Amino acid sequence: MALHLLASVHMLPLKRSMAVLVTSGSVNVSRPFQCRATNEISSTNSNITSVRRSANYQPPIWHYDYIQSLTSEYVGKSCTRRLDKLKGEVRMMFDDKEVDPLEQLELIDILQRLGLSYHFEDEIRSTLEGVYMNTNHGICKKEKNLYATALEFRLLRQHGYSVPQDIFNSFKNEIGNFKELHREDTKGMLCLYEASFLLIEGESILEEARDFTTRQLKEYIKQNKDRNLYVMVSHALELPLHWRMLRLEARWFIDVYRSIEDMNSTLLELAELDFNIVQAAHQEDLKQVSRSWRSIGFGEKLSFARDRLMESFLWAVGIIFQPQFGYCRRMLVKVIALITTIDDVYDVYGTLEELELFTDVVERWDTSAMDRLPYYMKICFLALHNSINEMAFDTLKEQGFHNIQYLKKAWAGLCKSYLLEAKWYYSGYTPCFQEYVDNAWVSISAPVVLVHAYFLVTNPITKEALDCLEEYPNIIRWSSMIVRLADDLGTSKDELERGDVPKSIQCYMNETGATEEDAREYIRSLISNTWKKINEERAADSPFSQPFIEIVMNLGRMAQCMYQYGDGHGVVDRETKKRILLLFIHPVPLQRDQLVKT
Ligand code: 0FV
Ligand code: MN
Ligand code: MN
Ligand code: MN
Ligand code: MN
Repeated sequence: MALHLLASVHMLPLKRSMAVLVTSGSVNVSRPFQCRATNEISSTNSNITSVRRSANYQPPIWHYDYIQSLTSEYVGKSCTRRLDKLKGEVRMMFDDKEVDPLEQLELIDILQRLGLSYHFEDEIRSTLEGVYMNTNHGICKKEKNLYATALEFRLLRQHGYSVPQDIFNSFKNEIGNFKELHREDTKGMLCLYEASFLLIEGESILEEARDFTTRQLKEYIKQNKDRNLYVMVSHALELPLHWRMLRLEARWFIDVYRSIEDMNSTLLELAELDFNIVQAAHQEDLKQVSRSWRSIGFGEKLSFARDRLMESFLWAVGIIFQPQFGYCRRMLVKVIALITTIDDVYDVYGTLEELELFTDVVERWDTSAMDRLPYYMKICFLALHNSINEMAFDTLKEQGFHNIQYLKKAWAGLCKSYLLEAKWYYSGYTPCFQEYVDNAWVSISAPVVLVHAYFLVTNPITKEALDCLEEYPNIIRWSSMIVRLADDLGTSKDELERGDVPKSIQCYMNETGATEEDAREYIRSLISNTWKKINEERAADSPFSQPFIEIVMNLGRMAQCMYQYGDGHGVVDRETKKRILLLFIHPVPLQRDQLVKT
């Protein structure tokens, strides 16, 4: 009842005035974003006089019954038999000793792009081991071939080998610039472009290579000579391969590969079939997790908040797509959907007083502390508490390890960072850029997602990794930073309009006097730099398994995907809808069937 009343009182426009002049360092900067009165939004527990903000988020477009009705033909014995047969044929391609090393590298590249490499990890590892040994013995015959050198470099670095950037020196002229003659070699340019994104901080040859190839490829786009290359180049310029969400890339590349002249029909058929089989597994995950999300009932009880099960599923698939990780995927969906709701409690609906209470209850992780919470927060906390405890129970049962202290600590950290932003909001405070990001890499919730992910993919759990996890290792910090910055690029405009703290763009503008476009450019350059740090960390010694490191990187990739065209998590009916249809709803049409039809 009370909840109903509360929910109906909102939408009073927030009056804001007064630009305040504050000192930042030695410069006086006028702070337009500080103009906030403090106490327009307040509540008393007995009298419901609150004015709550409203985000006016769209309701979900993927209804429960629709999700439950999803079916796929790509299940069962005949499918897996065909898949196994095709996989066997690809294995034989690896065994063929006659094949030129470049062709082997190309095979690996194509398998990765088609989303098939997870089936051939051993073959890929031993092939690259061979390539690496050969290169190290100094018999690099490809000196003059930019394409081959760049491909080898990228694949080796992707798989954790240390390859010096100097191998690109031979493509530079006496004064150290990349040679003119390579300008016409678009395939080589494209390959060098993609390779250059595996750089670490300070690798100036690769940085130069990235800038040079970017310029050349932009020129190429204008000329538009070869259609296939044009498609590849414009796609690459939009986002490099290294930053892309794997499943969407696979779906895109299957279509591209189909029209490549010398494509291998076994690879194509395997890719199409595998994509559809994986899709069928994803549909089953989705149906399961949608049942459990419906029983939590947030859509009904917390109707002010985003209800984003399907979009959370897209995040989870971006983080980990392989069919055998269904449990991990389903739990991550739940975690992300819970985060989305709680974020709105803090950013949109809750009063400061309520938020302080809620944060305290989460920190205690104690149902007996719940009494002071308003009804909607009781629903919210108990659902969180029970869902997370259930996951902890699963870990205890399966692995004999009780992890609740780690999980609840991560959630408490998130809520504290949310609360700090709420306090900033209600006091009209604009932090300086550094102060903002020191909190914002936590408040984006990526650390919570990754702590959960650690327990969901790690067996055995080690003390060394736990100690490292507790302190949030650099790689988690950097990946979280990418998620935060990408989110701010995509969501802060609407957030400011609806009433929210200034985000990275605004803090930067405020501190430096930069224009919005300059600030956005700066944020993009930070994302780019942060990838360099991740590239360095992932190759360093670490107590974490490779699958976990992949997850950490995939989260950064997924954020760049989600916010590529704006707020893909909040706005459900545009790019995100198309992507969901492509990945989870529509199977890839099989080339073979098309041939039969025509
Ligand atoms: C972002 O919303 C959002 F919904 C989040 C953080 C849930 C999914 C996130 C991850 C899987 C990391 P919003 O832009 O409102 O977040 P902020 O932090 O800006 O309020
Ligand atoms: Mn928010
Ligand atoms: Mn928030
Ligand atoms: Mn408890
Ligand atoms: Mn945001």
